[in-house]
Amino acid sequence: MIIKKLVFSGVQPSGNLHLGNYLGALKNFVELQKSADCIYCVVDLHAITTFQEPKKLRNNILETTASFIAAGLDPKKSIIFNQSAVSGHAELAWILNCVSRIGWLNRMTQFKDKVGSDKEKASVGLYIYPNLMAADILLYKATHVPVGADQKQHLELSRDIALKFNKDFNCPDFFPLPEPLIPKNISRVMSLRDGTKKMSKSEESDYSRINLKDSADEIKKKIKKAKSDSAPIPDNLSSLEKKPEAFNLLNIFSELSSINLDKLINEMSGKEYSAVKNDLADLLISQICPVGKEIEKLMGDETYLLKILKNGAEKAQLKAEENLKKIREKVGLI
Ligand code: AQP
Repeated sequence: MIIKKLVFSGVQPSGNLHLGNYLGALKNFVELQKSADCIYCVVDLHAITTFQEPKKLRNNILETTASFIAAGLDPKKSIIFNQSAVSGHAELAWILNCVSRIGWLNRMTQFKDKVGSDKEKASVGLYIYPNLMAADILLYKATHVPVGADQKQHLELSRDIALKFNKDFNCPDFFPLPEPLIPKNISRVMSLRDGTKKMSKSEESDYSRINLKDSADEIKKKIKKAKSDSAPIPDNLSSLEKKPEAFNLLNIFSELSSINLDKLINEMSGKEYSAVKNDLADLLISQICPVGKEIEKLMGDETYLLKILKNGAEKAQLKAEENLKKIREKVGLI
């Protein structure tokens, strides 16, 4: 059976989007819209798995939409909408809650990382978040999902849920098994303060990340303060990999400059990190600041952003309802 390629992915409106979201997800979203049907979702129901101040959430939904457009997504080519506007996401999530297994969720490392020792106080929503993510993807029968490496395990769970549904309801090819599309060169952008942790919106220190809305001065300051290494740049990748913060900086450099990492190490070996940091800050300023400025500009036109979300939700709703009708039938719901 030939299955048409359909791309789906989402970003949580949980605050400032950062360089990790940009290199791990948004850049890939933009590339994919050139060759495939794409659905990109502002996943607001995921965001509320941790408490969001309502006024801020509303603003963040609009700002994430603005970030999509500022990064290069075209609402004429891709469907762009917010998750809660299409109720099928929540409906299918409930059905999939009944297909997914507790043992599977217990293995999700992101839940463990996020709650730490405070598991008892975490919301039930945060625990079953991966089932909602499976619903987001399967609602459209998406075949490909561009994500950062941190989402690989959740994608594998989506595949397990799809397989079990197909088996339980005796419909072998009903849900396609979604493939993750993870950037090859830089799949995980790490914190500028701790190279063993991913760059994240919820990390307390703003110095750990480059936000898409940072000014040139803020970027310069953050890169200057970023942890690197006291020894000069080594002449080989395996030595560099032993210094996670330094490795992260050169990896970002390589991605932004499109210079292969091995070649970059060759060119830079023996130099101090301070020399590299100036060039890295310039690269970031030239590629990130225009996106940030465009976000600010778009945020001045709420009517335009709301219109994009409304149009996108109408298109998504049609596709979702068509699939949901068949899903309800498979399950035996009237
Ligand atoms: N550091 C990262 N490196 C590469 N990719 C990343 N992504 C997130 N952080 C990195 C990718 O961005 C997409 C959207 O992620 P999200 O905002 O929906 O959720 P998240 O992964 O939980 O992002 P954060 O920043 O860590 O948010 P908080 O702190 O709120 O939990 C995804 O494709 C993700 O892989």
